[in-house]
Amino acid sequence: MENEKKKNVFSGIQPSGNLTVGNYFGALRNFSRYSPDEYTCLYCVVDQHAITVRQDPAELRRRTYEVLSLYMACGLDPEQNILYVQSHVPAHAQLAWVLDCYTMFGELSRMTQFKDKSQKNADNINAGLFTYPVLMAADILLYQTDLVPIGDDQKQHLELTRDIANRFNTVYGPTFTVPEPVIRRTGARIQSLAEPEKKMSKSDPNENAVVRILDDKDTIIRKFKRAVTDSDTVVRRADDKPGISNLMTIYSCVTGKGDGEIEAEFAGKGYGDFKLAVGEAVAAELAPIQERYKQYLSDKAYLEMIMKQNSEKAAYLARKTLSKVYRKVGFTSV
Ligand code: AQP
Repeated sequence: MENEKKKNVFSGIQPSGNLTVGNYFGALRNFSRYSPDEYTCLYCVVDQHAITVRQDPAELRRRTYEVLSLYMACGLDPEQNILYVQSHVPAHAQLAWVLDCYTMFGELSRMTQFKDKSQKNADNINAGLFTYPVLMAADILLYQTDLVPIGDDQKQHLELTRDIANRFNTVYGPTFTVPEPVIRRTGARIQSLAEPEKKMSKSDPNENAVVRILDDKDTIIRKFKRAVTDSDTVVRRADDKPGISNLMTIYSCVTGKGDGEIEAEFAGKGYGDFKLAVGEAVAAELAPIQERYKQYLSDKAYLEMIMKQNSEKAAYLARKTLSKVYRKVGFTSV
């Protein structure tokens, strides 16, 4: 094992809103499952992705610090994991340009997130929104990534990343590691509490639709109490019960209980008891994270030191891939 090369893990989260339990169960919580003894782990705050939708500059800056603090509060040691900010490593944008030239218009047109976000932001369908998946491919391929822990909604982008890597490798010979997505069975897609047919999104303007990692206990319980369910009274997973099924998924993520166990626990009880139990369980899971988060966020100098040190580590790794790519496509160097 000692001489084996460590596998590389990469993932990122956009500072495009206050993170939700969807981001937490689908992605963030799973990052700490990769021990830095066995893997080289890079977790990026992808601020360049965030500006594909209009952001208030002061808020974007503030949220970048917040997401970095949350990474650490969720157990990622910044000495052992490379925690950094995307715009601090120019190679992401540089590789994205090259990959843009190896990605087809038709492929990008088929991306469901582009279609969704174009509908939501009809007055700002910019080129960045369209080429977002290419920047994501660059993020991943730059680090010769083996594994990408993500939620279900990013699966299509990851498939495109693999296609781009394979295409480039076919033309120029082995250049990129072709990454594998890691999508967990439970929690890969947490739905909105207000419209359970839709994904929970941090940028949803309806506050009752989302539970945020930093919501206090009362707010969490209130939001779960208001969650849209159905006219039935039995806690049971079924296609025609998307609200209850979603709450069962969330409860399962926290308690580790399976559907049968959850159904038995709430047999003969009403939805009110179930919703309260989900709210309390989620609040208890998030409380220690919120405590640690406050401590990290209060020390801006420390956060900036982490950003700087880690972006240098990331840039060092990124440069190796970028120079290889530049050489292969025929760019000169001086
Ligand atoms: N509802 C979700 N359930 C499970 N996983 C989710 N993820 C997002 N929403 C859910 C996962 O969180 C990671 C970071 O996501 P992102 O910030 O890159 O952007 P996103 O996928 O577009 O997430 P949001 O919350 O919907 O952000 P906005 O509202 O800004 O678009 C990814 O691994 C994602 O799969």
